[in-house]
Amino acid sequence: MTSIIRPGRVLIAIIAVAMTSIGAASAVPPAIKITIAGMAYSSPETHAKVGDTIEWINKDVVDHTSTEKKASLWNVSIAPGKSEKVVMKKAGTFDYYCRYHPNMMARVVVSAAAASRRR
Ligand SMILES: [Cu+2]
Repeated sequence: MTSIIRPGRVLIAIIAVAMTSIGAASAVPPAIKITIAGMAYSSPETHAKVGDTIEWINKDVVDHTSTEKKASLWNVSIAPGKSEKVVMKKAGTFDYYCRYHPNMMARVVVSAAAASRRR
């Protein structure tokens, strides 16, 4: 009776797939969210650690960017209703602005990753 699919086998396969996807999701720490609304970044200064992800969420009806000022460490364009993520790879203080609206400015302060932090 090899042609009959046994329910036990199917259940094990479903659990295996589910566990794989949970494992993949938990490996990535949650992003630090910065909302863009009313032509401004929600936080004038955001603190992060090396390896953290920052996510900019554009709630305006126009395009915005998050553009790092000095060395162009990052430069992402965020369409209305969309979000973009950037991983902070270097420690330091980074000013960023919007290329379309240069009066929009904010800062990210990135500190070195803690030794106890699970990677
Ligand atoms: Cu803008």
